[in-house]
Amino acid sequence: MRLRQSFHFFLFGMFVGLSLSGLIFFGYTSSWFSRTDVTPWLAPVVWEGTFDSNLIDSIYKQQNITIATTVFALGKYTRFIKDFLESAEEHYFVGFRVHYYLFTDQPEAVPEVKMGKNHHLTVRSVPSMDRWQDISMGRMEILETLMENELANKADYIFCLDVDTKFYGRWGVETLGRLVGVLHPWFFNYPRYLFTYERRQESQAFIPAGEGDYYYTAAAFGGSLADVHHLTKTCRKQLNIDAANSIEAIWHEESHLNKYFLNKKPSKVLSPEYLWRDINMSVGQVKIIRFSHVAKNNAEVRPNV
Ligand code: UD2
Repeated sequence: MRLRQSFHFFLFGMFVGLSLSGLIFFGYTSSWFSRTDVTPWLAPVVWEGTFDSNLIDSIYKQQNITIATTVFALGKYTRFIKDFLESAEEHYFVGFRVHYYLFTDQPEAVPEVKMGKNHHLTVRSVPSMDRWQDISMGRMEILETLMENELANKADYIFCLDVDTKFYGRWGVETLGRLVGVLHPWFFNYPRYLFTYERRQESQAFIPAGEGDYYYTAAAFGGSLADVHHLTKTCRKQLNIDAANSIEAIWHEESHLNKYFLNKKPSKVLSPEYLWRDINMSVGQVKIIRFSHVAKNNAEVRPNV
């Protein structure tokens, strides 16, 4: 009898303990799952339902703007170009002037893709590289030079995108702004202490614990030419300082981009609708997947591990 009573006490204690820790856990984490439509510095966060596509298109139609768009495909990443461009031509700034700049070490491997009205493609040759990390980080300097030397009077806005991606839905003028960051699909509903910022003080990308607003992806960022030029120039300088000090930030230029956005807040933030991952199942608040990383076997496509 006594044994059974103590067992019941034990079960009751377990129940109370678990309920309390559940409540504490839920209170602590509930903010992870809520959708934010505006940042604490009052920049809009663009989700389905926050804009009227017809209205916003009609406003921008009066402005005769050009959107430069850069993408890199070196080594085996040329296999992603076709899907990237074909899907972009279905969904990306349809009806607006777009100029793609595609950087590759194999111009002959660029497939023929029919461009829509007012959409143009320029292919640029760049040297091959042995490390994928160098390819990824090296983009900042190439973009800086492109904007400095060529784009000044040729484009109003620019977006810099990863190539191992595909468009599935509209990406239009709702994304335009002075400085535009995109929430990383892995971290948008995680608390700040889980963000994979660079934590070593020796790196220029260092962000101390307790600081940082969001974790942004480097797979897509953009804005006005002047603002993105400043971004790429700053990141390129910080990358060079790190290289001179023999340190490479944990997530390469993405760590530097996050440091940049900590100091210079984006004027517009795009929700993970604008950079999802094909391998993710859909998540409650992500109603539309517009642009997504395709599944890839890193060991197979990258030049090094
Ligand atoms: C993350 C970022 C990516 C970059 C990288 C740096 C996301 C969703 N993506 O992706 O933007 O910051 O981390 O660590 O956060 N590339 C080539 N050839 C190569 C290797 C890379 O052309 O052999 C180019 C290509 O445009 C590719 C980009 O570099 O899209 C980034 O490389 P990744 O996609 O392999 O990097 P990943 O998936 O780790």
